[in-house]
Amino acid sequence: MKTIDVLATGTMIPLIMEQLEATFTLHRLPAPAERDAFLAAAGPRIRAVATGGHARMDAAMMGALPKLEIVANFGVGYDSVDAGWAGRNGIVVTNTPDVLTEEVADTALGLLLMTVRELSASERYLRAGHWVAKGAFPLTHGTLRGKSVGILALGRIGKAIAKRCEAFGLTISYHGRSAQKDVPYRYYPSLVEMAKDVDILISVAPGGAETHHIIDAAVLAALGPTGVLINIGRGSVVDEPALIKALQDRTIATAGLDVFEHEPKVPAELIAMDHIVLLPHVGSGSHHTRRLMGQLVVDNLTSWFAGKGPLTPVAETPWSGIKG
Ligand code: 8YV
Repeated sequence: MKTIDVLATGTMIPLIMEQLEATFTLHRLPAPAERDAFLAAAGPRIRAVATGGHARMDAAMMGALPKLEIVANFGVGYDSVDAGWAGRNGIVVTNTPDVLTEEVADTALGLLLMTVRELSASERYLRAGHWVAKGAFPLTHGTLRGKSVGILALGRIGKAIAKRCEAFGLTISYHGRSAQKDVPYRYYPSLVEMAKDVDILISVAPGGAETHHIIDAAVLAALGPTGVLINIGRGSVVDEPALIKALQDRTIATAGLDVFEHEPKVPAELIAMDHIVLLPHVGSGSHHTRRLMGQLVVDNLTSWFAGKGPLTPVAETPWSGIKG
């Protein structure tokens, strides 16, 4: 497949780069200043792109690659790829579902426990020597005992989180586009109504126009002064300034966030707050899981160019069985 030109939009994990390099003619997208010259020279030869959350694959970018057939995204979330445009222009988009489901669900539960039981604050307390100097860490108001959880977006990861929450004895409900059959949890057609009823709101929702800022001031007010927000999906789903205000005013009790609106930038106001938990988007971040995700990026490309179709096409670009 050495005659096939593939573009990597950034430096991806060695497992991906090494295999792409060995299998295809690999190009790396240069810095913005040299991008136009690169696209003018190599753009017409590029037939595939391997990308991740670090680069935007918008209409302008894909349009500059007239022979583009497939965009393989590293990550289950593909809000950085304009998949609608790709679908309308005969380009297949793939993502990396399933292989990260359990890892992200594990992280979500870890983040939930850290947040509710103030585990990072209590560790900071010990490390600062306060246990010896001041005595025991204060008892936490937060507990999971007797609490209810509302999951925003009950997809594969949402369901894996729900299963874990069941084991923790939590009552589970969910909100999404529609009620699902064969799901034992209560469905709320309204996010605000669910937020009113639950103690903890866990967002697993993907990014994009449909979910932009759907967790807004009204939802946070509904969650209320003992409410907890956990976000493991995408930062863009939460109106970040509204969240900052809700946390400062104690409109909600606390939050555990793995994702942010403008990563890797995290607002100073959030960093200044000691009663919340902030993680640097580590949901799927183990070598084990990232290797599986990386292999799926490579396997989607090799399967496509072997004429076998994509392995994990996204909903906007369903595989019809006819290439091109
Ligand atoms: C990764 C993710 O951090 O899969 C996703 O959508 O957000 C994470 O698993 C990300 O894709 C790595 O760039």
